[in-house]
Amino acid sequence: MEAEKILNDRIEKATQNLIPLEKMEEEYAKLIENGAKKGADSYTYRVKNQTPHCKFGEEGICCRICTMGPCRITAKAPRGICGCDVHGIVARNYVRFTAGGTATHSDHGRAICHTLYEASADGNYHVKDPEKLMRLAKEWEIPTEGRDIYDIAHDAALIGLEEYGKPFGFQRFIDRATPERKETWIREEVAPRAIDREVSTDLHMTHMGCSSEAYALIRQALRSGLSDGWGGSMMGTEMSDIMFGTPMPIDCEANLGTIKADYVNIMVHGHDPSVSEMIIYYSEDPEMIQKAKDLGAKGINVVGVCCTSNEVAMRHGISMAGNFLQQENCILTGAIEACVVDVQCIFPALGPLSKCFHTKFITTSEIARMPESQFIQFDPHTAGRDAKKIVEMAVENYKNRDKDSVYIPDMKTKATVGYSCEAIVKQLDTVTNSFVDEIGTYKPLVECVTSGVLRGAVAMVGCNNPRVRADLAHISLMKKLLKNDIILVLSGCSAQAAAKAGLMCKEAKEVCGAGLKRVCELADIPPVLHMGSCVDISRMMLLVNYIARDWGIDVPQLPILGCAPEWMSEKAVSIGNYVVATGIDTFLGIVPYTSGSQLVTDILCGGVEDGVQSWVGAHFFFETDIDKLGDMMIERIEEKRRALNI
Ligand code: MSK
Repeated sequence: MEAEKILNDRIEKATQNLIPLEKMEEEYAKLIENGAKKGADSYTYRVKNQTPHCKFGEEGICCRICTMGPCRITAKAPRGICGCDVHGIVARNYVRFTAGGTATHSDHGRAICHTLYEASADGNYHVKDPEKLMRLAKEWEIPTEGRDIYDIAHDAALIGLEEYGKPFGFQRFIDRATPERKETWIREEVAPRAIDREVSTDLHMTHMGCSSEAYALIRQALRSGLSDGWGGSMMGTEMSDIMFGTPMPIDCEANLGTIKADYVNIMVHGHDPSVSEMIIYYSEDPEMIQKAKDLGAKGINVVGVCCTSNEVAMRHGISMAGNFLQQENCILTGAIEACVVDVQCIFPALGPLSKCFHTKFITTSEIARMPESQFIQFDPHTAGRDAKKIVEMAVENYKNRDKDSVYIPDMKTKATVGYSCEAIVKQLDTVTNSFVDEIGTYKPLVECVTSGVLRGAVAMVGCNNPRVRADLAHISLMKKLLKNDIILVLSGCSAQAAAKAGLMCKEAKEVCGAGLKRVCELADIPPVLHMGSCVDISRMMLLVNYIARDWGIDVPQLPILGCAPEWMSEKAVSIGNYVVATGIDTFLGIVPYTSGSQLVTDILCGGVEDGVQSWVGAHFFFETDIDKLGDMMIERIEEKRRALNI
């Protein structure tokens, strides 16, 4: 009886935290309706105006890389004016898409290296995780004996920056992969060289009159992706941890209900934590809080959107107001005093939308300049002064809020976030008391999988895309996988989808199969582990390689998959390339612009003997029916288990 009561209590708790998608959609519709009265636009209207989409673009068969065209491939015109066939055109477009993603993630990593280079004991930025810095220094053979921590940090930042343009050799981080992976990459000529070189090669190969051979182009797409995942993105993660701290589990709240009616609300959005970290610092400044109180507010509330949200949630427990398709909804509440953005995934719509309310829309990077914004350029030397100015502007703007037009949906869930590799190892260690070396051991996790208590794991990542109901693919897939004892590691907007729906808290074990539920109880973890932002998919790559090392098998043999059910950006294609190249089968719920070429599709999806499967031991799966995608993933995990005789 007692046990039954405990179980019922738990289920009730779990369901209380779970917010059904329909309820969220009802609230969003109300916000859009209210906003429309103030002349506010919304992506939902713009989608209608843009539908139907251009078929040539969608299939990747429009070529615009010279001015003889644009050329479009049809049955009547099977080649472009230069003679390039459909496979060459589709593959070239795919490589260019990848280049956009690689450049973007990696430039984010570069910016973080520059910030670390400027860090100093009395400056705006500091070293918060000296242990991680020392581990990196050892790995990169930077002298440490008797040296100031900031001298070591500068050397690390400089070496990191040199990875972008070094004339010879491969990315240093590939030494962290298993020997088998590294050998495969070198043998298959996809081992990533200097990051900028790979982006240049992408553009050079796809220039008019260069490569038009699909196999060679897709091979370059993998190499370019690897220079992101095992180069630029890993750099971003590593240097961010050194400067802002390596994430450890921390509680936070999620969804629009975290915006507080009686507080000054500052929304931080984008990707680069250098900006948001400083905003948080000044939002906690007693002088600023007093100013807010003097103006009638109870205090200052910072909320995050997109990957900036992941960065600040996992290091400070800052609330996650939402993911990609939630950004407009935040402003539509009418309660945001300042929307402060850095780089990537920011709708240009936010400028005009902010003007319908009192919200100040502040851009901070020369990389993301937008109309109808106030530009305050962030720089490591002036960041403190600029952040203080922005927080002050937000506070003063509180008096301009039209309180009658505020509508904050009453939706809020709790979440536990911040499972870096270091945190996972620590958590496993509490269960087993096993010896932890510098990397630690994942053997307890391996045992759970080999014994069948867990069937496998899925790394679910990526954006929202209005092509599907926002969050639906993420949430329905997650529930299906959890029920089947498949543990999830999440990053990016997928993570916020889980948090908003209530799947990222420990009580969510109630929606899991018996095996996964038991593991969650023993290890005291949620079944959906938050690993961070887009660049933090590099953490997942390390995790998978460490698991393969501890298991003693190759990465492609592991019952571990990648998945991006609602992706939309160039970055996601770059990610897909490096996840597959790392040996992890990757399932996409949105088809890239490749359907115009069966050959390119086959090279990517294992449909030909000579393709990514034979090169790196994994391939893509494209399926827009999400239920079917989930079934395919479960079957693939079981197939891998059978091959391992477990
Ligand atoms: S923020 S790239 S919408 S995950 Fe990294 Fe979200 Fe996708 Fe941007």
